[in-house]
Order: sequence, then C-alpha cells, then structure tokens
Amino acid sequence: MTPPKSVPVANNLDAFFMPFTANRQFKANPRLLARAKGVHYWTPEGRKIIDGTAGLWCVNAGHGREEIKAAIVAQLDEMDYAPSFQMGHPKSFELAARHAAMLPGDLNHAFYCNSGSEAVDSALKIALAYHRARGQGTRTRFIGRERGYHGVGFGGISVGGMVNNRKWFTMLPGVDHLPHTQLPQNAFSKGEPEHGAHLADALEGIVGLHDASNIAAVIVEPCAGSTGFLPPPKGYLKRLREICDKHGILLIFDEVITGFGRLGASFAAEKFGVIPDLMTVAKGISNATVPMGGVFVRKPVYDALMTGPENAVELFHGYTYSAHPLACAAASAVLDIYKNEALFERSAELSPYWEQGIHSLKGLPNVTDIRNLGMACGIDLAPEGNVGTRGFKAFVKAFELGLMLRQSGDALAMSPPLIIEKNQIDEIIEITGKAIKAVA
Ligand code: PXG
Repeated sequence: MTPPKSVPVANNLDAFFMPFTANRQFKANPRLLARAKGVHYWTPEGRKIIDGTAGLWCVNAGHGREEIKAAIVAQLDEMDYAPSFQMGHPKSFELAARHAAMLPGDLNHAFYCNSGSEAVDSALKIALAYHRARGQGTRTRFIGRERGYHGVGFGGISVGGMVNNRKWFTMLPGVDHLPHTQLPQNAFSKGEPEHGAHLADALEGIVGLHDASNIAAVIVEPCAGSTGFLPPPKGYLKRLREICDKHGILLIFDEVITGFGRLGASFAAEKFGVIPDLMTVAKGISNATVPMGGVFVRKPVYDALMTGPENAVELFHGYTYSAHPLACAAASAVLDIYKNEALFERSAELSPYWEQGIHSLKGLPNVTDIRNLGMACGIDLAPEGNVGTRGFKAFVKAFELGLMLRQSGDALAMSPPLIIEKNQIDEIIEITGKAIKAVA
C-alpha cells in the first residue's frame, strides 16, 4: 500500500458551506480525509482509517482503482465533453447496452444523470409522462414510504420520509406514504425479517382513498439505507408488485444504494426476483469516481413514450451532463472490474461472514437491534438524551479509533467496499465494538 504523501491542509475552513453537516461543530473539530487506496483512507496527518462505508455507500470496488483512472484519462485525451441533446457519443450508447444486458427482465433502457437525487426526480417525471402518453393524465399522485430516502430534490424529499429532510421545506402536493418496515418483533433478525409482508397492504388503503386512476407510482428503496438499513420483510416486495400490477400503478425501486452488488447480487430486483418498472441508480454505477446517476426503464414504459411524430422530442427532460463522456468511461471501466473480479459474487460469498461478525455485537451496551443483508448492516443504539447524541459520539469515537462508519440518528450503518478481506471485516467489527462500549 502506498504511504500517504504530505497533503497541504487549508488553514481556514470557513468558506465551505458543508452539506448535511453540523458546520460549526465540524469546523471546531474537523475530520479531514486526504488520500484513499483500497479499503483505506488517510487523514492529512497520515492516520489510516478503514473505510467501513465505501465512502457514502458508493466506492463498491474500492478506492484508487487504476483501471478506472486509465479509462477517465483516455477519455479526457479523446474528448472531454459532448452534449447528449440531439447529439450523441459512442460511449453512452455502449454503456446503456451494457447496463441493459446485465439488468433483470425487460429493464432495457437507460436514462443518465449525475446523482441519485436527479435519478429520482427523473424517474418520477418519466412515470408522469408515461401515464400522460397513454391518455391517463389524471395519474399524478406518488406514494413513498416513511423513513425512505430518495435524495434531496423537491420530488425526492416529498416521496421521502426522513422528517429532518422535509420539515424545513415545501413539498410536492399529492404524495402519500406507506408505513416503514421496522417492527420490534424483527429485532436482531439475520437477513430478511420474517414479519411485515402485510405492511405492503397499506397500499390498498391508499388506493381506496384516492382511486387508482389518480396514482402514478410507488417508490421505495428495496432495502432502506439512509434511515439505518432496514432489509425488506420476506414477501413484502412481491406483495407491493402485485398490488401495483392490479391497479396499473408503476413501481419504482430506488437502488441508489442496493444497486451494483451491495446485497450480494447485481441489483435488489435480481436478488428478490421482483422487477420494478423503473429503477434509479447512482453511487456504485461509477464507483463514485465521476458523479453519475441513472434511471433504468422497462420496455413497455419506454415504448409508450416512443409515439407521436418522429421529429418530436419524447421527454422534455435531461441534464447538460447526462451521459457525460468521463462518467460513461468510468462506468464502463467499473463494469469490467465488477465482472473480472466477480465482485457481486464476492459480496454474496462474504455476506455470511459479515453477518456473523455484525451479530456478534449483540449484547454490547445499548445495542437494541442489529440488521444485515448482503454487505451492509444497521445497528441501533438506545438514545442518550436527545436522539442522535449517542450515535454521533459512537461515530466520532470510531473515527478516532480508525474506522469510518455512518450514523443516522442513533443507528450506525456500514457497507464496506466489496473488495474487503475477512481480516479487515474482523478489524471493522472490533473497532465498532470498542466504539459502542466507549459511548456506554
Ligand atoms: N436514493 C437513495 C436510496 C439514496 O441512498 C439518493 C437517492 C440520493 O443520491 P445523491 O447522489 O443525490 O446523494 C441516495 C443517497 C447516508 C447517505 O449516510 C446516503 C445517501 C447520501 C448521503 C448519505 O446514509 N444516499
């Protein structure tokens, strides 16, 4: 492993308005990351941190991959940028064909954007356009789920269910929410919990309230990530699919976290055998090297929009950087790595070891629930005073001890790069245990 080079540190942290951060607290006591390779970060002082979260659930193939770098550099030499509006460049078509080939069922068209938030807003708009193109323009309502995270666009926060992301802002009208899926009787379940498929039936209630003729789409994370990692109850997603089919409602899976190997399969759709009409992705699509997001679209949805005069734009939506050549080059190189190193299979193979390790933390002080699926997990800690206080302390302690984990309220979440080795999993578990004990 290359030793860290000395890195100049900004001596004034004031100007950067940091996202999703307690700015004043951070700037008083910063946690800076300066270099990364494999499953490690280094601080500017050269302290080594094991990456328990693949960055923000995104560096699935590990940091500093030379193959991706080479592809990006080659693309920069060849062509830095090309528009995708009424123009095209070969790598975008090539990438879409590769994605279509690896996706389950007839999810065989790809729309590209630059982030998960854009992917979600794009998917919601495609859903509206689909119904309108079929003469069902009254279908405008969306249904999300409590505790869901779908990024930070107005569409995403409206269908999302994270109260802090919503309460300061105005929302899209016409949105309902399904109940979240964390049930106390499922505490300490390994993998998919037994109880809770019936929670999908709440969709029937919402349909009864508004009538299906007014509902465009249901959007869920097949396995909720940001809220603290909640695997779906057994049978839940199939039930949602059935109810959507019965009422002509589109089903959107937000696979920004679950896509590209996280759950031990290419996508959650493949793992659970449930094919959504639209799938949103980002993060692992480019291993986070160049920002990229996408919406994968089923053939009937795409075909419904390919009507009308041939010279008419079918979807008035897109971004300057949709299918950016550097992102396409990176995403294609990432697909090669996933395939050559069989990283999705590796994720499945490692997951029992991960499960065993994570559940060994049961019994530590304040641990009230542990959940896992594939190469990810959530650990709930009992709150200490205000919600999030103990969680934040555990996060800071873990960082001091050399581990990067994620905190959402008093839930800790982890999702290491899929190249992780067993001894590195042991290290993550050990440090997590120490951090939990330290905040007891
Ligand atoms: N959908 C899902 C399911 C996500 O997890 C987004 C959409 C938005 O993606 P962008 O690229 O716009 O951020 C996400 C993002 C966390 C954490 O700590 C999770 C995300 C982002 C930042 C932090 O759990 N997920």
